[in-house]
Amino acid sequence: MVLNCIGGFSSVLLPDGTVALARLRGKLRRQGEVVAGDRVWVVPVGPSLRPELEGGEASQAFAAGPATLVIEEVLARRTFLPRPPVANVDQVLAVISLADPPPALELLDRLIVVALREGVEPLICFSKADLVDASASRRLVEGYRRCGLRAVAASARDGTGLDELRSLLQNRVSILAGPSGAGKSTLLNALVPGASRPTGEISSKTRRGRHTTRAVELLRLPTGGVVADSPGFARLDLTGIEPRKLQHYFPEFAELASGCTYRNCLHREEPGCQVREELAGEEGVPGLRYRHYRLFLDEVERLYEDRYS
Ligand SMILES: Nc1nc2c(ncn2[C@@H]2O[C@H](COP(=O)(O)OP(=O)(O)OP(=O)(O)O)[C@@H](O)[C@H]2O)c(=O)[nH]1
Ligand SMILES: [Mg+2]
Ligand SMILES: [Zn+2]
Repeated sequence: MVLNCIGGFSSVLLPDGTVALARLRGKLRRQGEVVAGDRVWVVPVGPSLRPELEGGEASQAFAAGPATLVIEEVLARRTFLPRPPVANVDQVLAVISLADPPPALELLDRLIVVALREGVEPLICFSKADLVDASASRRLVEGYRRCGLRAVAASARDGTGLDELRSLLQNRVSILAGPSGAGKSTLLNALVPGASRPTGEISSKTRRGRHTTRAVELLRLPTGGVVADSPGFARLDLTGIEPRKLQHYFPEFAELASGCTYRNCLHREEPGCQVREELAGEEGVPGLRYRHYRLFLDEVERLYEDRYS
């Protein structure tokens, strides 16, 4: 598996658990042909030139000497997330702070839609649990769980939830995502021994320290599996989603929808819509998500109508 890819070279995690530096075949040099997470065919450059690199971080592999392998071919990608580009991700760990900045729940619901659409499982981490009452984090965690989603509350500062996160990341390919300042890099540093992702203050006047995170680099977890940090974002549009399909990315609608009068119900103002009747007035997370659904539905319809213009 490719851990990272920069300028014609890649760090590749081999089946025996070692990391080696690989050169890309000419035809694979174009931007985007090989990305982190790709499964690849490699051949040795020459047996005498193949000292296996042990236990190093991917970035250390770059400093460790000449390439010992050549990447010949990229295997078909099971999933692909474009921004930042990463292949074969099992799950997106959506990191949303409980405070400082306050929970970005609309952005979270967008992220969940985008992940499910790409066939990647969402996993929610409500971060900075040390800054709020336990009851406030419980309300969100349990609310999202009621919607059929996995959620945990965590704090890199006091260690809350880190063991639970470790077991959820074990043996899987995960990427952290979420708004800038949510604590993604801090969390990664807490989960991966030896990781030193730059972290930043969110409200610096120069805005430096924001978006401190750039290229994708999958890091190995001590329990097996790999995880990557990613740069924070403030907006996420829902381009390319078919309006009729949007409801499938709200798992909590499925059972209610079977009670709607119309089979092709969009859960808007249709008469006899069970989804609306149950959720529109609900005051917790399911109600909020229903209102986000309505907002997203208008948005994807607009984008869908304009798709060829
Ligand atoms: N109180 C508290 N603060 C935290 C916690 N985790 C991170 N922070 C602080 O939140 C700020 C932002 O943390 P980062 O880890 O840089 O956030 P990020 O999500 O990586 O931000 P970008 O890289 O810009 O996307 C830093 O000042 C951290 O010290 C936490 O668990 N508790
Ligand atoms: Mg960061
Ligand atoms: Zn309906």
